Amino acid sequence: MSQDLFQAPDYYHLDDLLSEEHLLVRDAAREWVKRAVSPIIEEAAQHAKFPTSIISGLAEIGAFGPYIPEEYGGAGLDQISYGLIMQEIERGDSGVRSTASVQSSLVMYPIWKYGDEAQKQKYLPKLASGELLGCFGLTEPNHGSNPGGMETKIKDMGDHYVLNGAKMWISNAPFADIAVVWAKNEAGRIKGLIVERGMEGFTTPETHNKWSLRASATGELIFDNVKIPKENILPNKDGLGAPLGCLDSARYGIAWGAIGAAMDCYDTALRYSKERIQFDKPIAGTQLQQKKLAEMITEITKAQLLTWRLGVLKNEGRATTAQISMAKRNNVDMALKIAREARQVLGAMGITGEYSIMRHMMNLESVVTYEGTHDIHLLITGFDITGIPAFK
Ligand code: TGC
Ligand code: FAD
Repeated sequence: MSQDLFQAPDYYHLDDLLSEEHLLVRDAAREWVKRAVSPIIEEAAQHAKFPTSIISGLAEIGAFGPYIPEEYGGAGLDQISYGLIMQEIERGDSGVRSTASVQSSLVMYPIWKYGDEAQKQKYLPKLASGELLGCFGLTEPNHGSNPGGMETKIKDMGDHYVLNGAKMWISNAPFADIAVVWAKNEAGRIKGLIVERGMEGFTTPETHNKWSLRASATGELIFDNVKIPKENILPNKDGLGAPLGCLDSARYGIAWGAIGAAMDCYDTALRYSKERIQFDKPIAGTQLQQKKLAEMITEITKAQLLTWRLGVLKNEGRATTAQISMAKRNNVDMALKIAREARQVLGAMGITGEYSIMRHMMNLESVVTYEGTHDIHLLITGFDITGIPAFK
């Protein structure tokens, strides 16, 4: 890939709204992405290799559990810092941000919120330091948008449970040391449990041939009569609301992350358009290319404002599921459209790995699907404003 010359757009001086701590955290993440992600990410994506070298760096910049209290090894930061870290990481690559999102919001968050003290002490510090990598098993072959229909089951055997079933499309699965898994008990109630690599009957085959998120490892979780100790059940919340609560936190991070991918595409297209001469002048001097670039910075600015406000609400404990849905849906759609337009600004060069745009575009096809599809988020907004669920 060409040298990373990224310059972050801040058209409405949003930095003025950030605290000194926010700026420090953001700039540390930005610097790390330039130093440790940009030089290796294109090759990792081209070869569909999960770059394990990034794990210690993600831990160092506080990307594993940014808002988890320091007593459990987290960074103890607020929600805006969490968002800014996700923005910077996804500026590098959505797959790298996926690794951080899953570890923070889908593995550490449920252990922190629904786990007992022994589980928190046992797992959180090691997840924060990157000594352990986790994954989150909700989606199944027959149940994606409708996780409430899940078929994975646990059976109470007196002194332990037995787990049977399968999850698919699970980020980090092939490398994960532990999995937070959602399964129904005999009463049909959804419970969260921690499954550890090495437990007999537990396997994590990798999913190959993806054209998207190629630098993130995706796999299945297969449970064939896996014996689960009772102390591995998350005791403090059950029902579908438990996994959906984790999704709120991860979707919030994605809303910020998508801005990073959009910024990178815009910045690349702007620079290229000023340098590329056709018909004796830079293509940036043509009305058609200016339209693309002007619309990109407008949409990025709107997304930044939406997300900053959402961060304030989240810090106050007032952000609703529907507000988070709106931001995830809007920002990922915005980033995907910008990636497609930016790719055109680069002409043929836009399809090569010399530039990051095509990789972002392909990655965003997963981001628009996972953590609730574009259409499911529209239905969440529709339900919120009408009071009538249209899912079923
Ligand atoms: P519904 O009847 O609406 O709700 C069931 C229960 O859950 C409660 N609830 C929530 N609780 C906490 N937080 C939320 N966000 C909640 N949303 C709902 C609700 O109050 C109810 O509680 P109770 O006590 O009355 O039972 O459920 P539904 O079955 O009708 O489904 C609604 C729907 C479609 C919105 C939901 O199923 C959904 O969001 N589907 C999308 C599935 C999804 O997003 N999957 C993501 C899998 S993980 C992933 O993709 C990770 S990718 C990570 C990466 O690589 O970065
Ligand atoms: P489906 O639910 O089959 O949907 C197919 C289409 O139908 C979509 O367009 C959808 O919007 C539409 N649709 C569905 N229901 C309705 C309706 N009621 N009304 C109108 N339209 C509807 N899951 C995890 O649990 N953990 C992970 O770590 C994880 N990582 C992932 C990583 C990647 C790279 C990908 C691609 C997915 C990952 N997922 C993960 C799964 C992801 O959450 C699901 O793919 C997503 O929730 C959609 O489910 P599905 O693919 O089964 O699509």
